[in-house]
Amino acid sequence: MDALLIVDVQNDFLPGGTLAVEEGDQIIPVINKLQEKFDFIVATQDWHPSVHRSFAKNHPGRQIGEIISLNGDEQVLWPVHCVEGSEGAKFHKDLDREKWKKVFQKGTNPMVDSYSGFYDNSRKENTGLSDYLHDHDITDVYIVGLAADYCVKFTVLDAIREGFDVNLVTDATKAVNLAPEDLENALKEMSKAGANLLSSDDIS
Ligand code: VGL
Ligand code: ZN
Repeated sequence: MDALLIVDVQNDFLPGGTLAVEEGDQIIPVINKLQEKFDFIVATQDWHPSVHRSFAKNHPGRQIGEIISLNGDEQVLWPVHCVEGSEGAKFHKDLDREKWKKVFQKGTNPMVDSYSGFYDNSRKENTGLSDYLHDHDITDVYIVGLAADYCVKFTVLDAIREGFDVNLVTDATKAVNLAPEDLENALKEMSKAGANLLSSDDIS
């Protein structure tokens, strides 16, 4: 059975937000149209405490975009974004939510970042998403949302590892592109790992 997985379509990742993805709002109508074709829809929500260690502000003297070591892993320092309960953490008002079965929050532990909707970046804790999908006999996942080079990419790679057939809908995602080639590299990495890249028009 198929599921649509909507990653982090939240105000802070959209134009006007603190970690805005350029043209991120353009995917909202594409995702809404796609939702008509699915019965099983779930979403992820980036949801950080204000003291989160991925925020540059919580490392005095460090700048946004710098890379530090956090728990032995490389960590990009981000602007404050998606703080729990804030306006920026809310889903965009135009995103249809009527059919969503469940929302999986991630990044709630202040000590570790969590790009994937399945596991935190240290792979110690999981959100319950994999069990939830398997328990509902989901075999094929179609992944959309923000951002293509971070949370979408890590969610795609984990979904493959968790044994799903994974499709990335390329016209329903946009990248942060800290470096201009990040989107292209992310698409290559996902494809090489076994994800099927397709357009929303190809889904019946
Ligand atoms: C994301 C950076 C930090 C994302 C979340 O949703 O892609 N990127 N937190
Ligand atoms: Zn985040």
